[in-house]
Amino acid sequence: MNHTEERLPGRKDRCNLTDYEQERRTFDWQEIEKTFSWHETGKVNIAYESIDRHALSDKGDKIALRYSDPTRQSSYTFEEMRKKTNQAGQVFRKLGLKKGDRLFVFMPRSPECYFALLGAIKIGAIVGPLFEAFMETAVRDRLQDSGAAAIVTTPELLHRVPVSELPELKHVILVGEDLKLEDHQTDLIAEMSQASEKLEIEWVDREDGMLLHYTSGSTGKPKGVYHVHNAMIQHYYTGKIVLDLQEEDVYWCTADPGWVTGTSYGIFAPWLNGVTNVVRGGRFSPQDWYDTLQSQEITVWYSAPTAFRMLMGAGNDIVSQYDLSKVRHILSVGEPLNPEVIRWGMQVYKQRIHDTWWMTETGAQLICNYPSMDMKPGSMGKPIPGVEAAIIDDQGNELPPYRMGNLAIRTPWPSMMRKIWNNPGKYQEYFYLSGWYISGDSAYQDEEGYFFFQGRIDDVINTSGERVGPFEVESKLVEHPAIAEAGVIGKPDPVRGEIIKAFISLRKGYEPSEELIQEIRAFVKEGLSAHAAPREIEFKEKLPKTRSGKIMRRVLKAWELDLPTGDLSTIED
Ligand code: 6R9
Repeated sequence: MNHTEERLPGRKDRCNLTDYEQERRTFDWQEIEKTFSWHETGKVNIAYESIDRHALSDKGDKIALRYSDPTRQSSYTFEEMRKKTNQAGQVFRKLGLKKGDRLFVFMPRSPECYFALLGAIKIGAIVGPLFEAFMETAVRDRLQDSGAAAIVTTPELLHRVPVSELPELKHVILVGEDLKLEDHQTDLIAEMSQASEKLEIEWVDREDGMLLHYTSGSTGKPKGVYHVHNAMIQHYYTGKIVLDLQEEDVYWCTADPGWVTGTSYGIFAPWLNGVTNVVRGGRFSPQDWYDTLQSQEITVWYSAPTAFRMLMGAGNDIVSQYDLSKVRHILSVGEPLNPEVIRWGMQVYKQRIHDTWWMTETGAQLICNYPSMDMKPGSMGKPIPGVEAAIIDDQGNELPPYRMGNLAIRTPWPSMMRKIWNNPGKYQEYFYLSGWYISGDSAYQDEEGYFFFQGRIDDVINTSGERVGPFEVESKLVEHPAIAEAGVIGKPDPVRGEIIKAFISLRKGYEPSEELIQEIRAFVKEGLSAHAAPREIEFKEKLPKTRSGKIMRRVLKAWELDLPTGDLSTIED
């Protein structure tokens, strides 16, 4: 086990959560609920709480959304957002869409994408956000499974919506210019401009649905993870104590709404907290991202390890060309955050990158590093107040420190998924040990209660009887100057059970060679342990990743073993 005593002290100056242990002792979710007007009125709608509550207070003129891409820049105040989302809601309602209907949003990021998402939630619809990169099969699977009634998309993406195979799909709502409409098609922008700016919001029950996020398993079709309005309690609270959002912040979450990070933390957490939310469209490039941080004067920045590793790969010189002095808080999610990336962040950003752990199914952050808490690089941190996490064995026994096991969460918590659409059996699988949600991740805890991620349960390698988490090997590998990214799998072996195989993409300026292989192996052996050193190394131009940046180890494994790769709808290219 790769346990270091490296420690980065917590901040002592202003932050929303000053004493983690104290907050845990006294915490009560019911106190958090009092933030919302429905606590008194009984009228629940997460879109109302995100936008209208601020628009109707003294924050109406505050900028809610600052959108930019290479061709467009626009800003909307909370009051303007209220009107736009009302108009979108009007358009949907006029088409006959209503509470409980599934409406998909399949388009690149743009202000309209956000108007549509929130407008649909305002009329009580359940929104299914899709990555613009999805191909026809991925779109069809999701719309069919959920019996979608409508989709909001663009003329460019329309050919990937197989309308004839979707008998329940009644409306195709298009966002674009100079549209030539066919049957069952609607021009969203034109209709919105005609619609009233007032809308009777559909008040719902806090347990009513608002989002359907499809997520891929290793086998079978993607699962529709169903979230309810009640999740707002946790979106709001984690926005406050984990993102540390404060009144004057300018916040940028780099995730697309097709990924749960792009809804929970790209829409709800910032707006429930009433802060200015920056959305950047277009593709990733280091120049572009640093330019966004500088020109938008971002103060709080939430991104992912894959992006930080790419920025690290782009070098330190480029960072010094930008003024990033406004950035005061940086966070990461989606994959293990390599200690090397944190050390690099300390060097170039002069601050810590805070790891956060959660899943589509959990709806919001659960295990995190807080600004005021000491950080141990390589640790995901500690559970948020109000949540209990543990490492348990397959029988449900809690394991002592340093023992690797199932990362489990005591049920329930406010933002937990409430079902898997059309698939109660799959839903039950997460709860096979009574009282616990079983995440499918393996991890261990140290004696101070910090959690350390090891891998997906099915990714953990058993080599000559030693359990090795792929993450610790990958983290060591990326410390090597030649290595940009690494994906590690267990390859069946008649003698050792499994051997460790590493797929590696090299940084610019390095070439594969037998010598380099030997050098890398020695590097892991000395830096980590002999049994963790990869016996096989294969160089790849690029590693297979999901759209949210996760290295797809199961694809590496399938390649290696000549097996079917399973559902690939979320792969990057
Ligand atoms: C929000 C999100 C969930 C899976 C999760 C785990 C991995 C997420 C992580 C992390 C290590 C972290 N994961 N955060 N692994 N450290 N901080 O990512 O949701 O796309 O559903 O993925 O991602 O394996 O189980 P989702």
